[in-house]
Amino acid sequence: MASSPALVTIPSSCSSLLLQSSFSGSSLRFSPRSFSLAPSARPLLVVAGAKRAVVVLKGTSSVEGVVNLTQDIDGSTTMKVKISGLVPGKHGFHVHEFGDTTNGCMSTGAHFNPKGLTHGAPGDDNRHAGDLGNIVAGPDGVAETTIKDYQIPLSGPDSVIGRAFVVHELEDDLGKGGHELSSTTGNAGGRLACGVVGLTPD
Ligand SMILES: [Cu+2]
Ligand SMILES: [Zn+2]
Repeated sequence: MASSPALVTIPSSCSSLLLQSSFSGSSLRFSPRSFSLAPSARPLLVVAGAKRAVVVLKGTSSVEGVVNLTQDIDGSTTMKVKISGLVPGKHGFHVHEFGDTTNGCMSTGAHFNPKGLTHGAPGDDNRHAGDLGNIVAGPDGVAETTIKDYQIPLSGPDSVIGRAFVVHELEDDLGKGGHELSSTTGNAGGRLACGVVGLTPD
């Protein structure tokens, strides 16, 4: 007689288990619908595309400036550059590997080079990611320009957030000057000013 209440109990717990598994089945059927809603979540991509950063460049001389960076939807980064206090003419302009300024601009390391290539021009296939070429200061010592580049994103594995921008004393020869430093630094001379890439509000 004791076995018949047990028989009654077991089917009732089985039926609740069956109910649970049928609920989880229907929640699985809902998930493709939530995936099909995902394309309408495009504003999320726009938010990622509007990612912004800023660099405040300072050094031991009167050279100083600001770079405003915006990561665009196509993955490129647009930089609005304004640097003052320069000798008129061309000045090498790079992203260096480290955002470490404990020893001034010297501790920012070499050019940012995640692919292990040699120094070049921004338009070259063989270039450091950090090779942004030259900026040109006018007679007033101010260099003001907009640069668009695809190799210095603000997100992902090769992000430049936390790295440093450096403006140099001399013209960057873009790897073609024939100097022993051409293939590493473009022989761009001293580091006049630098600053770390920091996130800003969108
Ligand atoms: Cu440099
Ligand atoms: Zn370089």
